[in-house]
Amino acid sequence: MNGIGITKFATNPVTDKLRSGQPSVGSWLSLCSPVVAESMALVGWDWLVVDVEHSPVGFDTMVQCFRAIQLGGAVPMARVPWNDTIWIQRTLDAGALGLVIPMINSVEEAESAVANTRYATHGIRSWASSRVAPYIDDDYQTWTEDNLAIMVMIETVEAVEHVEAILSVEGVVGGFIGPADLALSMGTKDTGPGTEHEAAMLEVLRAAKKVGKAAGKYCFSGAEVSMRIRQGFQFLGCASDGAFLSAAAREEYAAIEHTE
Ligand code: 3PY
Ligand code: MG
Repeated sequence: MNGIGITKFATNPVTDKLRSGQPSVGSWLSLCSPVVAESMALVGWDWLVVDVEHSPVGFDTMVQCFRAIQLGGAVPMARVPWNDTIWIQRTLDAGALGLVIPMINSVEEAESAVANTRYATHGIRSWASSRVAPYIDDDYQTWTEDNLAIMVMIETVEAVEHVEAILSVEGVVGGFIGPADLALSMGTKDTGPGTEHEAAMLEVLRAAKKVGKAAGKYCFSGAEVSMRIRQGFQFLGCASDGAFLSAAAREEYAAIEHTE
């Protein structure tokens, strides 16, 4: 056969970078479109997260997005709606190579999140192959033990209080700050340099460094990504397909000399 061939991977480039202390930058997909996912992947992001928590994406479309992300050369990830055994199992079976898991507030919740991603005897995930198993240059079951990029979301006051212990849980690759939910949980709209909200995020960074895990954050611009990398954050989400589309459309719309 003279096909164009498939790329197999021995490790996960996202976990590789994070464990070696490097930054890994990606973006969020909320437009529920495999064509947009492919176009975004071709930009050069390390990873793309299909947002299953806060977008109306359906399960079948999520799978097509994973395929398109892989085709465009990025690592397919998803933010599951919750730390839920069934959601996590189905999303990994569908081809996610990493997960962002919302609202992890305690060691017990972090341990259960990791157990949801692992096969027995280390976890409770059930086995019936996975869509991506043929792309892995190893036995998929063994591969998942070390290579899934498992990011737990630190986005409440309670999570920040327990952050060092949460991030210490074996199998957690890093903590990902949700700045909006964190602000809600703190009962504040006051964010930015010098605020308690910023101090809480820097506490997550401090704890991550102490226990040798990656700290990450949802960022609103490329400039913020650069600033957070300088601070020591590693797993940076740079806005979303929807935000980019809307910003570019507004800019061009504003540039038109409207006559009315
Ligand atoms: C938040 O800001 O709460 C998020 O979950 C960002 O993705
Ligand atoms: Mg959130």
